Amino acid sequence: MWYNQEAMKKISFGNLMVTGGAGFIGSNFIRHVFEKTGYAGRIVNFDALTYAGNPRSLDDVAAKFGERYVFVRGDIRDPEAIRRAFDEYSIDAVCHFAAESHVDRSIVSPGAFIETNVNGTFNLLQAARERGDAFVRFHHVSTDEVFGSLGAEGFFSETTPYQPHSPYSASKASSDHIARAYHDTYGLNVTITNCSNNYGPYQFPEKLIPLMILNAVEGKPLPVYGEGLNIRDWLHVEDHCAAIWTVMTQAESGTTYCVGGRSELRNIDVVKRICALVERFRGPLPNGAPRESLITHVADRLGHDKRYAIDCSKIERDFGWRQTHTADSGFEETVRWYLDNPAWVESVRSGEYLRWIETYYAGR
Ligand code: NAD
Ligand code: TDX
Repeated sequence: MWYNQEAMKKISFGNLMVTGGAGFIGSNFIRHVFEKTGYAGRIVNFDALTYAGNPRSLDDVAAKFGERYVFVRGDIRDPEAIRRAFDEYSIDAVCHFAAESHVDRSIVSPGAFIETNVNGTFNLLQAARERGDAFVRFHHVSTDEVFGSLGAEGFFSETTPYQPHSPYSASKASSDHIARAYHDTYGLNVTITNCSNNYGPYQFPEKLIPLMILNAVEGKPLPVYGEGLNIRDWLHVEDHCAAIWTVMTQAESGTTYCVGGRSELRNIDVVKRICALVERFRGPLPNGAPRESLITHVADRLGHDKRYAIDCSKIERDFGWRQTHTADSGFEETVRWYLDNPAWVESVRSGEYLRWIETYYAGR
């Protein structure tokens, strides 16, 4: 890892709260911080365990890091629960991941997105502000979806105006503005990252890549929205975690950084690559047909953003951050991970998720 240990001492804290640490990126981040950064303090994982939160994703961390890792089941919609955890663990920094994160769910049921992503973020910022000088950093994890949708040309950057379209992206845009307001108004030490689509281990199989891997393995239809021509910029979760830690520990208060994969692909090409990888490891379908034959074009997502792509030259220039994965290496590693971890897959698929997804696809 290319971390600069001296530069990381710029912002120093020892009682870090990670919200949403039982989710996909949060669990990878906690493991990354303990294993890769030299951080010597404690991490308090504050997570409500919604359908997307799976504490089993951190079984290894809990066993290895003992008292330095604390799990608190708590809801960011509850200001008192946040304050209790802040006081009990003398929280001096927050890395805020907790959110309702799935665009399709936000189209069906937007209310939870406003409550958690907007009000929940406000509750956390307020609790951080109340700690006064004892609080040194609030890092807010956000998305490129706040910028809206691109045409065939151009990139999102830190200066792109906000133009969110889905209830999910509007709720994230709102939380970004509130976080910035707490810096500008109260001087709270805030940083923000806006990143592109993540993939990698421990991602809940409602998102494109893990859903397609598992369906391709099991011979189920691969539901591609519309023609599959929408474009996303794919970022390996490990590269995202390194970017967040870099910004959290080195960036000036009040700054924003865009983080991307420099890896734009059309959805249909992502799905075809996954089919090819599953076929390489597991062979064709039992009837001899290629896995690609499972691709099924279904009704398009409402308000489906056409293209996301990030210009991440600011974080590269300021800190020397770079992606360490390509789509080729990262997709292969990710398909292998899902094939090698059936117990984790079963643990998430036995829950509420399955009932929701069945209802959702029934009408398409
Ligand atoms: P996820 O859905 O996998 O995990 C979300 C976690 O938050 C879960 O553990 C869940 O239990 C927890 N949570 C939800 N509501 C909560 C509440 N009210 N109180 C406490 N905990 C709650 O999400 P993810 O993909 O890991 O995304 C993490 C963050 O990164 C989100 O803020 C998301 O907007 C942002 N982000 C994600 C991506 C991506 O590609 N996944 C890209 C850009 C930004
Ligand atoms: O079954 C599917 N078929 C399909 O064609 C699913 C689940 C998705 N898609 C398409 C929709 C998108 O164009 O694939 C693309 C990726 O979809 P998602 O995995 O749902 O991601 P997206 O909507 O792009 O949002 C993700 O990236 C930005 C995360 O879910 C957000 O939390 C993040 O902010």
